[in-house]
Amino acid sequence: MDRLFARSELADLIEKVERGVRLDFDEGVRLMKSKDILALGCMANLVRERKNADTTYFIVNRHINHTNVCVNLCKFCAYGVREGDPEAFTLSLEEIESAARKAAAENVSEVHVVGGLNPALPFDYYLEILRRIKRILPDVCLQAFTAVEVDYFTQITGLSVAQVLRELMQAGLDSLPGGGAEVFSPRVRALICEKKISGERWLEIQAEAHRLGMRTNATMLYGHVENAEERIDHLLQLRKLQDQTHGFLTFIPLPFYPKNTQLEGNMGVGSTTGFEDLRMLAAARIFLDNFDHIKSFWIMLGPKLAQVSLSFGVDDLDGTVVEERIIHAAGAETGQVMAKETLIRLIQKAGRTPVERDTLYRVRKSYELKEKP
Ligand code: V47
Ligand code: SF4
Repeated sequence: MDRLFARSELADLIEKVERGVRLDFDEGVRLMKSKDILALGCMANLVRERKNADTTYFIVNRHINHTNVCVNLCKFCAYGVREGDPEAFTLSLEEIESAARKAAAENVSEVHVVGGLNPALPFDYYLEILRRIKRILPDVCLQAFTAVEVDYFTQITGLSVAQVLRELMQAGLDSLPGGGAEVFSPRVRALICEKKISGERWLEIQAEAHRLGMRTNATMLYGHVENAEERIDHLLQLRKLQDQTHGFLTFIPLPFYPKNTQLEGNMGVGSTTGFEDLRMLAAARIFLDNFDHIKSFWIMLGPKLAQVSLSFGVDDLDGTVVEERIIHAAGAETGQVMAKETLIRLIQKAGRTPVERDTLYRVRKSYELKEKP
């Protein structure tokens, strides 16, 4: 690799990554600004294969979005609406049960539940969601409610974060999803989600979940008003917490979709390009040396770029996702469902070994390559 990239602007960093040396903030910024996508890909692939060899994980899961009513109305979000809006919806507990029954028929290992901050709903509604899904699917992993929702539950109940999390866990919660992190920088939050909890609070809630024994995910919403330094600062803060708790399962970069949002046509914000998406994934894989997994959410990247990302640091393709509403509200044109067989084919055609996992990356089944791709 050294000789191939001898004249690359990243040559010195390649040498460090080969030696397994951790990159610092300035070096991370150089990755994030680099145009040498092949050098980034090679470095990221090296880290990916050291950690996960050829294994590419996928999960059979179902997303349930229970309400779109939200008091935060973040500028980047096309999903959240005001109470009383003609588009407003809230699923009844019976509708949640019906979605859980469909999930049971699909043999899912995970149900993923996230929604808006709806003032009409009591804390008991959320506990009942968990209890009812667990009654129908006792063995499923329930990954539900972002740190933003957990903070909201503390506000409506007066309980502490630890008390709220304990009650949710008693009702069946297994893991927190990674949403709500956006970009931790206060400058960015003031521009795109002024009412949302701070980055510090997001990290505090994740740390508490880890302390209680839960494993959780982390995300970053990129491609709007943030700069390279703010992206690396976000990754640095995640890496610091991971050093302390080892509670994060995976990191998922989420490319911003502008359609129908308040940022559409504003502040020079557009859609991300394939180049930026691959650079983001590769830089994350290289920089987050204490994260085991980097996940592509194919719904956002599109299946073809998600497949190529398997050579740019990604070792996990999420998932068989059904009825995802948040990203589709903002203009994602991908389908909402991918058959397990299609995911397996995408992975095998990229020369990797598909492994069906559960939320905690326990292996459900490995699909060894039977023929040359
Ligand atoms: O926090 C909202 C993002 C997140 C837009 O943990 C948008 O495995 C792009 O957290 N363009 C919610 N992104 C979804 C989420 C998630 C998704 C997949 C997997 C996991 C996981 C978590 O969606 C929000 C926000 O960052 N989002 N609007 C938009 N217009
Ligand atoms: Fe509400 Fe989440 Fe959308 Fe913000 S991103 S408006 S908190 S649903």
